[in-house]
Amino acid sequence: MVPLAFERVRQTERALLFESPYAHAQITAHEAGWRVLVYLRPEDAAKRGPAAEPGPPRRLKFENGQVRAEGLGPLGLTLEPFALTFGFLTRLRFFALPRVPWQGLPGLEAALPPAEGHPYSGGLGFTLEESPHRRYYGLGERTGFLDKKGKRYTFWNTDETKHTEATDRLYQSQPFLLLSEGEEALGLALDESFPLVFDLAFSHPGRSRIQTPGPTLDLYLLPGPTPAEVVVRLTALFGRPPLPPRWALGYHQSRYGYQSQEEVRAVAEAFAAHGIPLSALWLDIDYMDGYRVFTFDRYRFPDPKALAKELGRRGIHLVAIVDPGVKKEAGYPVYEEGHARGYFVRTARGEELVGEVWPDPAVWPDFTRPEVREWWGNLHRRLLEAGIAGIWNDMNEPSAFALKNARSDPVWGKTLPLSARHGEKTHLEVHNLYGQCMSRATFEGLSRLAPERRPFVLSRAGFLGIQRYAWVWTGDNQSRWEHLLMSIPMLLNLGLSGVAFAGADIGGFAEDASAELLWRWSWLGAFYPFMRNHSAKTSRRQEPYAFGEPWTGRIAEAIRFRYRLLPYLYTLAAEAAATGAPLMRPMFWHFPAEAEAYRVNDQFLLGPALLVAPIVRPGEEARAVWLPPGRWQDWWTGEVFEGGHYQVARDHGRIPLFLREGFAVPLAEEGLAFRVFGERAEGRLYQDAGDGYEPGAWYGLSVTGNRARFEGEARPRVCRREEDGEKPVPLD
Ligand code: MIG
Repeated sequence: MVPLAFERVRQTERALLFESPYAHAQITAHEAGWRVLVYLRPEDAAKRGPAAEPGPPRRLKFENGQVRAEGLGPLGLTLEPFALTFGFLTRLRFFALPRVPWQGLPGLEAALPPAEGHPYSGGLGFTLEESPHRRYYGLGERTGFLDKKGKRYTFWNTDETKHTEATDRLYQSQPFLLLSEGEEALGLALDESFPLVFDLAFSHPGRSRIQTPGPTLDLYLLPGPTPAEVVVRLTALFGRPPLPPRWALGYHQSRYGYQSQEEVRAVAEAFAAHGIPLSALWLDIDYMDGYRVFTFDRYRFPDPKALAKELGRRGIHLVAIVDPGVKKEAGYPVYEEGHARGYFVRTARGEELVGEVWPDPAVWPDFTRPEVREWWGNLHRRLLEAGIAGIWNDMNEPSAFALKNARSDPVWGKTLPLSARHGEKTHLEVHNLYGQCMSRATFEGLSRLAPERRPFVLSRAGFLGIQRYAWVWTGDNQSRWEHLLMSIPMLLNLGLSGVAFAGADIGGFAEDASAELLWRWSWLGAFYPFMRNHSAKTSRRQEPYAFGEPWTGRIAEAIRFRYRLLPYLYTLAAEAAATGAPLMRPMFWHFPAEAEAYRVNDQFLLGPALLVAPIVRPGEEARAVWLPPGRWQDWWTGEVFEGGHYQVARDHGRIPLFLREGFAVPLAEEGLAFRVFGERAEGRLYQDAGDGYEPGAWYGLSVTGNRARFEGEARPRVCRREEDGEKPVPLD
């Protein structure tokens, strides 16, 4: 570790520039935050990171050891050593690495460091002085609990088929930290696609250390003071999710193993027979002809168009999986065309890289190139013509079962060799972007092919900013209570990392769900941004009706509740599109001054108004809950609670759920309704056509005592829940 130091700084109107023989740095101020770019090679001075869009630099000034720019809060700066102070972050010190073995990333030193020949070809990093009061959140898709301090995390998108609480790498990489100390929050984001290591007070209790093997370190410092403010800035930088089509907020049914269009039709019929609402049915890899992407099996799915039409009449959309692996086969147009145009990833020797995934042999499109993305996007025409309404990108870490003509086995996991070539770049550099580039190709293709509709894409892999193109699910979880519980901090941290729309497979993907687990998970999933039940081919069936009564009725109740919540969910979705705020929020999002809010892992807020405390263990009908200061109302009974700890929050046969005083929640009942709690309460509602790009409208509801005012033309029913039933509040 070589500490970086600079003898002096050159100041221009909009940048500070630092030079030394082997390392360089720039500090600029942008709307969202400070950018600190450290680089080894002079040619990286004009580097643009792969995902951030910081906008133009602002005026800044360096005086008396402080850099100042409008709207950002000062940055303390010393040159020797090169160190920063930012809010409660003291002594953020930069270092370079000679070519040394990489802790936590075995094999990396063998993988062609990009600054080869440079004395610091081991890469760059920085350390942070620790504080006992500091907590870390964000970090994208992670197992374990909410606070991430005390572990080492690597960023390398990985097809992990059996993750546990101890698993480090998963499918997504969001190198972002939300730091909190006392009541204050700050953000650190790294716009670097090389693998990264975040050692958060793990190797050394007094210090955290973040490093990359790449030749640049592109760091953003995002001011708070609240977690919400940090996430607004993060998503200003990396992008916000577009408003989804409204149907996507409904209930989705999937299963790896729906073998034929008859089987899919039978599932739709079973939902209808049980009166269970359903917005989408998902087609996993079996719909394809021999795993050839953009085809349908001629015998098992002879008429997808008729199927889509028939399901469409019932309001059910079809979503089809599209994997990146293309079958290498003469006569298969997707391969022939991509091959002729040189669109597939190459080996270090320049040959088309051949491996094995579902198709065997398989090649991988190089989605990092715009012309490849355009080509791929256009291939979706075939699926749209068949009536497919959404696309599911899987295996895009990318995952490879085996490699054929690569010189060596992949170093990390089942993926492409680190030396494979994407244009001029190595796989090592762009691996973490591959999935995002694929989903971007898909999103942009759907936008071009069906400009009047909002694209719906789901992606397993991604990087910072995946939310611009796709929703995310947390991959192959298991039908276990631990995984039900773990989905809560996982989705909360994903949301804090900018991914507002995410879900875990309800019921669990691998292994066998029990009726009780599925029931509890369906209730929890009714509050996920993305509500999809999905399971593996060999696991026991887990459609909502799979276990018979009383379970079918109980699970159907959870799904129907989801549909009742849709106006609220859609309003939150519009808010996410505008500000980046996640739908599912940790307690500290709305209660940053409460120490307890930073510790809670198993309850959360849906928007500002609802507190959800799911049952996370078998056999239980009640659980402990922490209610923040203020008053809360049991959704089911109307009983009122003051803030505090309660040992027994009952499920009332459903889920412990509380409404916050002062809020109004829009609901779909017979028509539009609002449920309010408190003498005074306010709520918002966003409405539009549910798809397309006609502008929508925001409406406010305000209630004072026994009078309600609604801004729109509609006449919603407004009511309070009291212990002896619902009491209407007349509209002015
Ligand atoms: O090798 O398409 O995570 O949701 O059902 C497994 C089959 C490939 C992994 C996904 C899962 C999907 C499955 N896929």
